[in-house]
Amino acid sequence: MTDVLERLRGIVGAAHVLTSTGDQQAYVVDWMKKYRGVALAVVRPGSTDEVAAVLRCCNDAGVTVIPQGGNTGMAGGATPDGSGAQVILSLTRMNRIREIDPVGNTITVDAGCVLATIQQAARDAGCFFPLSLGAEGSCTIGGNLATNAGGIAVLRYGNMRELALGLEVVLADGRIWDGLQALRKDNTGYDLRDLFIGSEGTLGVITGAVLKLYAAPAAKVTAMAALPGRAAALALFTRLRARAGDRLTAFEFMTRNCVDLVLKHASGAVAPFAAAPPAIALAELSDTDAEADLAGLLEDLLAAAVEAGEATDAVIAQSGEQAKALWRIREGISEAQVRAGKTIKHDIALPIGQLAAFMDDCERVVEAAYPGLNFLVFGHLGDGNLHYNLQRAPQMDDDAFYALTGPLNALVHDLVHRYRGSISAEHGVGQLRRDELPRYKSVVALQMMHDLKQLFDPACILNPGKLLQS
Ligand code: FAD
Ligand code: 2HG
Ligand code: ZN
Repeated sequence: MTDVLERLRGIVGAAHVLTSTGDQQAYVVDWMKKYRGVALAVVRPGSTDEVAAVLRCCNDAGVTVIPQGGNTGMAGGATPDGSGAQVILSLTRMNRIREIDPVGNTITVDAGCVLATIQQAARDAGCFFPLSLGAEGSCTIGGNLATNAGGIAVLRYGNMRELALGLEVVLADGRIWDGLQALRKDNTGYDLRDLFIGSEGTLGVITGAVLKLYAAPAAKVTAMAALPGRAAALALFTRLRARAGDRLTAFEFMTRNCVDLVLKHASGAVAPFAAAPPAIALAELSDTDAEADLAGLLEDLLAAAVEAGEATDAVIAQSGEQAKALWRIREGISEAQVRAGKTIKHDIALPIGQLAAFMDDCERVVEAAYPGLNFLVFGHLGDGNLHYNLQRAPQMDDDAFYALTGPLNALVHDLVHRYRGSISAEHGVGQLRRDELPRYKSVVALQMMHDLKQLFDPACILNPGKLLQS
């Protein structure tokens, strides 16, 4: 191992091979503090060629490599195991905006660019990069691509896969695939780009990407609606989408427990309604036409919704600050969960029209089996994506609650499967869902995935034990 470390130092420079416990601290624990590992070293390459040399070295030596971006992932995909024999390959030094093409409407970036940096670079060029999520100040585009991230603008612009045109990838043996095309059309065979997107660092290391840009929204309006129940959320969503069409850029949902938790634990959050409703929807309309009367449209729609019993009250933000305050409630939920204690998370996708029925069914099943749990149900309702999170009942201790993880996952996910949904909508599989995948993926699908892994990474050095059982 000393020999490998020496070779790695020779490739990236001694200052970028971190071996001390103190230096590694931020890299070996995940954001939720759920997973903790030990690394042989954290290696921080500064170029695609250095990534290639590192992988060649590790592949030759049989050392396994965990690609890591901002380390904000929610499936434990970027955390090493406890062996102390794995290398964390951190891409964060590779943070250059390579090129912006305002005619082609594209931006070419290093994989270690922080998402917010890309959004800002697009804005500076008079354009817009729409991927947006709570961790945007620290997650990287490489991590976004590797997990096929979603977030709050999928409804209008699609998830990460739909925002990428080309990729540069280093394969396990150190070969570089230059797939940095900026083409809207390319039918020359298998879609290699889409294979790497969502592969969670198991097939190759993404080092660069060409991303789509859009016209910048010039008008925006945000509103929160108090809902009498879950079915009302779907009715309101359908009403807004029917009139606003593509101008409906976000439609988020959260239950009262989530709002209560945020008000208790997240800094700077203010109650949106005097009387707490059972659920809340957060909607955003935007338009590239600065003159568009979005506030008028939203006001009409919300008034009609109240009239129809789909909402009991609504507030439309009158300023950017007020809009931020409304978003603060939604975006504070993850942070509040961490502060409140242990959470068993489910990141599920369902056919949109069946979300309310699913929530009714699931609550009934879980409550019958384990009474008293705290349900934290929220998410990107417009995409059919719920974060169906559970916290311990008041009388339970943390260990007793965590011991329920397996049976609770099976209860929730079996029901998701019955509804023809997915057990990972946007966070990926990582190590969190790895052992559940065989229960819900078909034998044929799983075999194809294993075959691809064998083809791209025969020595299994890339993120072993994540996504697929080794
Ligand atoms: P990491 O956590 O570092 O890695 C994630 C996975 O990608 C790992 O498997 C890792 O091995 C792999 N990987 C990282 N970089 C590369 C690379 N260059 N090449 C190959 N593999 C790589 N996610 C959503 O989808 N929607 C949300 O709304 C959302 N909100 C969030 C809010 C908060 C507060 C937090 C903390 C997280 C949220 N997430 C959300 C989860 C997370 O931010 C995303 O999964 C993000 O895409 C991860 O990016 P990262 O750079 O932090 O990746
Ligand atoms: C969100 O939508 C994220 O806020 C995080 O995907 C969800 O904390 C979670 O479970
Ligand atoms: Zn989410």
